[in-house]
Amino acid sequence: MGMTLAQKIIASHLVAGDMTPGSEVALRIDQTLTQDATGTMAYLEFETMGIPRVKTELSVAYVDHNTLQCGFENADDHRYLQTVAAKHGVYFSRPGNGICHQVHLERFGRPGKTLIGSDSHTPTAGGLGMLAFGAGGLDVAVAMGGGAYYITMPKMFKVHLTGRLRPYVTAKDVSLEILRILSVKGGVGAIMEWGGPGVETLTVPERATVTNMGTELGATTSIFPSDEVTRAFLQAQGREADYIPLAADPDARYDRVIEIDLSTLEPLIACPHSPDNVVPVSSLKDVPVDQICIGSCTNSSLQDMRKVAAMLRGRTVAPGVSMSVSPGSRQVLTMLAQSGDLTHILASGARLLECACGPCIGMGFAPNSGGISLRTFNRNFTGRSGTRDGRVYLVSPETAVASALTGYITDPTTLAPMEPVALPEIFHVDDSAVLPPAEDGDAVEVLRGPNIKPFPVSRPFTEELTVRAVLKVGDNITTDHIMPAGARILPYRSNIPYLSWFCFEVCDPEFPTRARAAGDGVIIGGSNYGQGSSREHAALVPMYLGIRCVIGKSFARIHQANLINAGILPLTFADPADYDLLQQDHELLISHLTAGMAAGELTVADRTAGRTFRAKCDLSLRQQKIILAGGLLNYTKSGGC
Ligand code: MIC
Ligand code: SF4
Repeated sequence: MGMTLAQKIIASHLVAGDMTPGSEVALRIDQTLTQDATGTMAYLEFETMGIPRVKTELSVAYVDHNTLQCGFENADDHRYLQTVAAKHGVYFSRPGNGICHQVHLERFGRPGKTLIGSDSHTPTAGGLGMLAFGAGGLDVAVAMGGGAYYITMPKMFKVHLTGRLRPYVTAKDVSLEILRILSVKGGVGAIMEWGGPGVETLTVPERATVTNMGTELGATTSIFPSDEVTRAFLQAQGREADYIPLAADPDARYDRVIEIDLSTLEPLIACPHSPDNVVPVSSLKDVPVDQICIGSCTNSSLQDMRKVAAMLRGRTVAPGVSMSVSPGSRQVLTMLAQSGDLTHILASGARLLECACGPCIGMGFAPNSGGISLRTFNRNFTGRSGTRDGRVYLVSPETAVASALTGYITDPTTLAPMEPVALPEIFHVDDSAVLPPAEDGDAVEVLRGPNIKPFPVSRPFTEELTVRAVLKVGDNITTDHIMPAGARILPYRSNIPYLSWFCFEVCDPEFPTRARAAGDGVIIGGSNYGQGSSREHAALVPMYLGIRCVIGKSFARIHQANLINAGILPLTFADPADYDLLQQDHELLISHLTAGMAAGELTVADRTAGRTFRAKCDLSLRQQKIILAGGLLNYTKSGGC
């Protein structure tokens, strides 16, 4: 039987395990990336492993999230990252050089290779035919040290594309359409493979928009074939030698096939506060807009920015609208300047922001109170913009500009036709802002600021665990709920004790105090608990606050892995009805841990309610050992691998 494209790359990187869906496989990792907000923790973890030089083919440390320097903290962290990278063999992409996923696509991604990154949108590189996963910092540290990356072998979903997008309908609308069809849980446990004749009509940056937002489906990753379009992109970047053709076998079998005819799509919009809350843009006309943001790792390529410039040319942004444009990389910004497109953007009244994540992670440009913000980004979770009552909608750059010009949510297909935007055959290549590692790592001193605090280490488990339910939450809790980001808190990503005071701030500001007082605690979650970002802080901080277990209806993939790595036991309700009976403050006793984990089911006594219920524990043998040891670091130190 033929193989899917993802299966082929998995097979060629398989270190252990068998490729039956649901069983654990270990993969050899060719490349890693980190960004600054998760990177400080990843390199602190890497340092504790005592490995002098990374063992990957390529590792890159980007600085793109925490670029506002309101105090010494971020600047110190940048300096730490620069020196620790130089010492251990990691390339360092300087602040201002661009968003990790955009720069990696342009300069480093390679078809057929594996990549893990400490950022959930690492699958963006799947637009180049790379098998790329978002992961927690500790998993990235292990991969830098030459260790394998463990995943549950996913199912294979295919999205079969036919037709061609109509003018003003974009790859972003394709992403929103698949979210409309599948929801934020629909890709859990699956790799999304994009194929069919419609694929060749999409450029690499357009494919990367689609693989980027595959993260919002909960998918393990997303991937496109590597074809002549890929070759042209790599050639334009001066990297044709990195090209290899790759595709699924014609008789590959998929667990599910979804058909999308590109020519039937229309502009779509995701309404507050979830990326799958999708409706046609045309259904929302007359809604006034306060703010427009263009950029992020989803929509900041040269192609996106050129279209934005073409639509803005000779026009100005409506008086009631505040608009920002953040090009994804220094390459994009330089080329916009060289072609004169930047002039049209500036003349429109838009505010040009740094080539960084910026407003996407609440690093500045928060909307006004109750403001309506249209963003070309990938997430619109409550509070993420930095304004708690802000209402964020996700759109394509075309819809964003159309709405900026009118001041109302506007379907761009109602505008006059736009001239097609041509891309240059050769891109401007200047890698001077990517610093190579030092030849002699021993000669480099790693510089640490006072904001870097040691990370917490969890305790091993005994056979009995008594825990108090310190919080009960509903479905689709994101890591932005658990450990918020934003300009106020992000500078403390390497200071877990300080960060802990903000844990679950969006849901319940009293949580940190209550968790501290409770001693050993448990969180009761709904379904898809921990969706969104890869930040391991959403596990490390609760662990620091005494959380030993989370019992939910289901978990998001990366967060579940982070919980296990942090030594927090993830359990699911065998009968979801038990979720309703379990309340905050109940005291629970979990006994016979080793035997229960091995059997895949534990009995939990609810001492407060005087009843028992069953909880499932779906962990591999390796994960069971990690839990018993109290987390991956303890497990590794005790000789586990
Ligand atoms: C995000 O988009 O939420 C982030 C910020 O890029 C995160 C990483 C982080 O929390 O630092 C992600 O997606 O993994
Ligand atoms: Fe940065 Fe936003 Fe992309 Fe996360 S989603 S990497 S914050 S641009």
